[in-house]
Amino acid sequence: MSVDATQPYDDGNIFARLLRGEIPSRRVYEDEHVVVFHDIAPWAPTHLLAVPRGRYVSWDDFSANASDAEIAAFTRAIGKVARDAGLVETGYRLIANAGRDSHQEVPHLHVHIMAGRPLGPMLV
Ligand code: DGP
Repeated sequence: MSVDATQPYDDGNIFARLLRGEIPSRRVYEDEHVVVFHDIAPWAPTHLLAVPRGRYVSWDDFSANASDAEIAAFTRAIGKVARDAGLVETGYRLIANAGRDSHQEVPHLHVHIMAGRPLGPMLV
């Protein structure tokens, strides 16, 4: 079920718990502001999720309320992970679902990083 991204942040959401270390994750990168880990149900040979450590529901929430340092760290971390994983040569796709019509399931901002096969056109 898609989240209602207009609701306040829920500290019990699965990525909040993952960030607190209450549930395991396969992390490939972390710093003061950002964690990047493998998606539990990958759609592509490489399917990572980048999340800010801060309590942001969606891209619009993050872009309006995060500090410049958080926004810079998040943007740079995604680029670094793509470079370090060798995705620049093959190409990769970034997706951030936000709210009801996007089918966002987890109400903590996350950017999907997908690669490893030809992904085809964006259909839906
Ligand atoms: P979205 O539909 O954009 O909200 O994508 C949520 C993604 O989160 C989905 O691809 C599956 C992934 N996911 C859900 N629960 C977990 C979890 O507990 N661990 C990890 N690593 N990924 C999860």
